Amino acid sequence: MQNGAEVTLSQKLLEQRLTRPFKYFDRVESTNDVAKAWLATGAPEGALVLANEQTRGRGRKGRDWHSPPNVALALSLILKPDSAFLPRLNMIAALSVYDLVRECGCEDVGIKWPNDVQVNGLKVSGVLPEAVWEGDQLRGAILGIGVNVRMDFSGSELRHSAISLEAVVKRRLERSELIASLLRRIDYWYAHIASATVYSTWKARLNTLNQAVAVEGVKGVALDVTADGALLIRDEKGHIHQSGTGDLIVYAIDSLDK
Ligand code: BT5
Repeated sequence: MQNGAEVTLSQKLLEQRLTRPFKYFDRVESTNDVAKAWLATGAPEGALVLANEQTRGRGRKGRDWHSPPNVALALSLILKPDSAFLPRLNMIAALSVYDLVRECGCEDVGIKWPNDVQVNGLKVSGVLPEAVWEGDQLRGAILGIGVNVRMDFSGSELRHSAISLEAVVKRRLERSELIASLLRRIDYWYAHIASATVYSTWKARLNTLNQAVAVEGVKGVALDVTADGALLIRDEKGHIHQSGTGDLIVYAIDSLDK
């Protein structure tokens, strides 16, 4: 691809790259919502929803996720894992984005617990896994992934916490290629969902362990993560706390006593 070339995401381009059922939208509220509706009407495993723009992209806990037109990846993959492996979907998504980002040429890459992929310490991607139950039966899971490709955060409230891939690699990236590559990674990791490698690789790629952290009022040192992805924190009294899905704040290590 030539430097500086305008690259669009289109149905046609995606058809050339994708071998799975997919729905593409120039603009949609949230790809996760479309994927949920598709799952309810019988989407097969591996089906994909993609958008060039989301107008009501969702983060965790009802927060907003920004994905304006032409500058990001916004996709939701429909999966049907064994319910025992649901906690590993987070790991699979983070591992796949990590691989993608490394493949693009980024060097300082880490996973901030539980599933933010960071480049140079800033968030380049977010993951929203959602399980859909019918009584006690798991109907399926939606793995929503957003990646900042060329979003301009200067002047945005997120400028100190977010980053785009192109700002790091200093070249133009084609989103349809990134999507195809990301899906190959997800297929790889999903095929290994039952393997302990998923957990051990995710743990090894976390940049959170041994950091001074706070999660939902609990302040201490991030000691370890469990096989289900929960974070273990040791507070200043030596008590161990376990957090499943909280929001993590990382502190300078010397701030622990304050
Ligand atoms: C996430 O939530 O990081 C999950 C984001 C998942 C987005 C994908 S896009 C495709 C699919 N469809 C959806 O509707 N969602 C999924 P959380 O950890 O709660 O982070 C949300 C917070 O990140 C916000 O409150 C902002 O502070 C920040 N944020 C919002 N947009 C961002 C962006 N583009 N890049 C970096 N940070 C962002």
